[in-house]
Amino acid sequence: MKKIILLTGFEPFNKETINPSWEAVRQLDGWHEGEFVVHVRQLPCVFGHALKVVHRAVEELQPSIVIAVGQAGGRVDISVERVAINVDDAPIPDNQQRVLVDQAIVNGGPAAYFSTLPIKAIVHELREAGLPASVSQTAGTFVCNHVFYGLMHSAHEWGTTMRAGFIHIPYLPQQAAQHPGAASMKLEDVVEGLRIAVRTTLAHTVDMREAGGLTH
Ligand code: PCA
Repeated sequence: MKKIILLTGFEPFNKETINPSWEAVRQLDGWHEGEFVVHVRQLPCVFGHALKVVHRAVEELQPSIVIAVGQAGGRVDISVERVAINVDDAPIPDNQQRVLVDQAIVNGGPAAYFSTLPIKAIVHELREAGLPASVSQTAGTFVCNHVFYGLMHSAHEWGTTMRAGFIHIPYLPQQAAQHPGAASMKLEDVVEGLRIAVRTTLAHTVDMREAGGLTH
């Protein structure tokens, strides 16, 4: 039996016509090597509903690893998220025009969960491959953080050995062309970056010890 790896990407939001996370992830559907096979799912950019789709996919596929991916317009590199926090505080409406403010994702849940991906090793390997990458200390408070927190909470509650985390990616060049000054990354580089994230997660059950924090 091959290990199942679930990759998720989001539908477009905030007036964009594409979401690079889905464009990248969909290219990896069915990718398999030796011990694993990749399945992908698209998530709606809607509080609550996005998490339902993730939970359904996890129950159905029983993946060993889940890497959720989202667009972070304006970020300059592949950002491997360290921490998900228990709050929805939407700077923009979701795709059902809902704006949640300072609402817990899980009532009574812990303030935060850490990624269980080898985040330092992933950043290290991405940089070795010539791809800009860094550890990110916040996944924001919109739908991406919502999915990340909900995913980590259920992994914790179910007591599974499933490892999970979140990666934010920059705009694609064609999106950045509409946002002058914003950074971008080519689709093929993002796809290669996600391949590296998958292989590195499989290779490292324990993370590397390498500085990746910030002073502010
Ligand atoms: N990015 C948003 C939600 C969907 C996406 O791709 C976020 O960072 O919250």
